Amino acid sequence: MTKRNPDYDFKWCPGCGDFGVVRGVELALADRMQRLGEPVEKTAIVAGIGCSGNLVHLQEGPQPFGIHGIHGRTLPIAWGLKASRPDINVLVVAGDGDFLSIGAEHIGPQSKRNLDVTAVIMDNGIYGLTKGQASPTTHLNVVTSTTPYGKLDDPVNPLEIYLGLGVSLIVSAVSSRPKELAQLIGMAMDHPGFAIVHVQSPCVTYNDTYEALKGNAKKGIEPAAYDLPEDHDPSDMASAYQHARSGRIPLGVLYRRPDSVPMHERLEKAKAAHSAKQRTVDEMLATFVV
Ligand SMILES: Cc1ncc(C[n+]2csc(CCOP(=O)(O)OP(=O)(O)O)c2C)c(N)n1
Ligand code: SF4
Repeated sequence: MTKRNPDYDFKWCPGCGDFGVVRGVELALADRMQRLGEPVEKTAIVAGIGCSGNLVHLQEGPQPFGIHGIHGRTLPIAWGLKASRPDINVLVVAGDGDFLSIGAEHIGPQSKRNLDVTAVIMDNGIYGLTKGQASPTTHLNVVTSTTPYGKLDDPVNPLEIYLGLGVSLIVSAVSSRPKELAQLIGMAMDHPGFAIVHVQSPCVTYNDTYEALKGNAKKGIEPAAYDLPEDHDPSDMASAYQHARSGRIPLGVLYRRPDSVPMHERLEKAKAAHSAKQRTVDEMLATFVV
């Protein structure tokens, strides 16, 4: 397909941060196609459930393959896809609720496997599609439909979680800078291993964080987001932790594992090293028969 499906009529609210993210994805894919001479069909987008996951339907221009799966299970689907077709460029798109709540249990295993996919996470600090329930990244004391007295649980720190779980490339970005986001997503897709691009993507309807991110000097609001300093070395885990724990939102390449070997390359090496021991399916089945 060269154009998105006109029959899919889901619409984001005007001003939703996800518009900047879809633009970033479109630009990154166009650049990849040109740079690598790769057809768009070499990419598959695996989407989570939420306003964010609808990105897979709302992309303009040449269409990659898309899978809109079940809530929280983008990574298992991406793993299946990548295990059978390691040549496919797999992009996961999901929200903070999908990825960090119901889907959180999958991040650790795929980090350890170093699954070669890029996950673009749209963090709006709320469940948008289901009309504004608190998510793991909703801040303390924020009133939502499920936290009428203000949120009582501490918010999770996604960057710290990714560092702790050993994600091999961790990028932090904002949806309001789509060209920069495109460049970061492109770099993440080129990375051999598990890459997460965590994007602050405000929900204007249920949790508008534009002002908090950008700041407002007139109101005395300091910007929560800041660019990582030039002397930040992404291979320096201690520095990455320091910025992740700054209480603010560092923007840029937070961490990159220098010796990143993805899962499918590990498998190829193991197969080559143990080729003499490999058995056919019939031989394996025969071991179960007495
Ligand atoms: C198993 C299951 N539980 C709950 C839901 C309802 N549900 C749909 S989307 C969603 C949360 C979406 O939040 P998030 O991932 O942050 O995406 P957003 O809509 O904010 O982009 C929930 C709880 C579901 N579809 N499936
Ligand atoms: S509800 Fe929020 S996240 Fe969903 S489309 Fe509207 S602004 Fe975007």
